[in-house]
Amino acid sequence: MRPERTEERPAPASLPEGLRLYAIGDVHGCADHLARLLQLIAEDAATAPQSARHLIFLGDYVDRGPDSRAVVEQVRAPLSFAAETVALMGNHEAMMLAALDRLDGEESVSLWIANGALATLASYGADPNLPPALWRERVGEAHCGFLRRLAKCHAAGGYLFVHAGIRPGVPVAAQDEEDLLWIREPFLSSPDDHGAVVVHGHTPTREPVVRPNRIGIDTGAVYGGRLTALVLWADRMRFLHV
Ligand SMILES: [Mn+2]
Repeated sequence: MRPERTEERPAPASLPEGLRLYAIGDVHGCADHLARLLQLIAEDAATAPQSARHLIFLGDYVDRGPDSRAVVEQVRAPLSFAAETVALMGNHEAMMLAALDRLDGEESVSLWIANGALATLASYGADPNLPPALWRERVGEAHCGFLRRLAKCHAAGGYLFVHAGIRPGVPVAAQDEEDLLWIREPFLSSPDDHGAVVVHGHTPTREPVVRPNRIGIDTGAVYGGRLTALVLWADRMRFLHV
C-alpha cells in the first residue's frame, strides 16, 4: 500500500509548544512496515526542525507477523530524529515474558502459543519443541531485559499513552496493569472524560478511531491492514500510514 500523510486537523487535546510527538500502533512482527513508517516519520520530522521530537511505541512488537526479533531490535535502536523514545509494553510482550519465565507453568506457555508465539520463536531461531528455558536462551538477555523494562503508560501534555486503554472511573495512578495491557470494554465505548485523551492500540480497526476522549491507532498491519503513526503537536494532529 502507498505511504500516506493525512491532512492536519484539530486534535482533541494539546501538547506544550515546541514538542512534536509520534505514536506508533501495534507492529506484531511486521518489520518491513516499521522500517517504512520510521522513514515516513523521519521525513515528517524534517518539516519541523525546531521541535523536540519524541517517539512512543504503543506495544505489541511481537507475535503473528514475520519478524518479531527484527522489530524488537528496531524499537531498541536509537533513532537520530527522536530526542526521546518511549517503548510501552503490550499484552503480547507480557505473554511472552510470562511464558519464557513459566510464571504459571504450562498455562502461560499455551496462552502465548495460542496468540502467535510460533512466528516469534521462529524469528529467534528457537525450536518450539524444546523447553521454554532454551527459548529464553535464544531470545537472549539483551532482548529479555529490554522487554522486562518496558513502561506501562506515559503521559505528555493532555494525553495518556497506553497499550490497550484504561478502566473508566479509576484514577490513572490506581489503574490495574492488567487493564492497561488488555482492556477493551467498557473503555472503548465509554463517553467519560478520563482527564487526558487516551492514545492506544490493541483493538484493530480499519481506520484510526478519533473520539473526544481517546485515539485508537491499531490499524491491523499484521492482518493485511496498514501500520499507523499518530503525529501530535500543539493542538493539531495528523496520521502517517504505510
Ligand atoms: Mn494487544
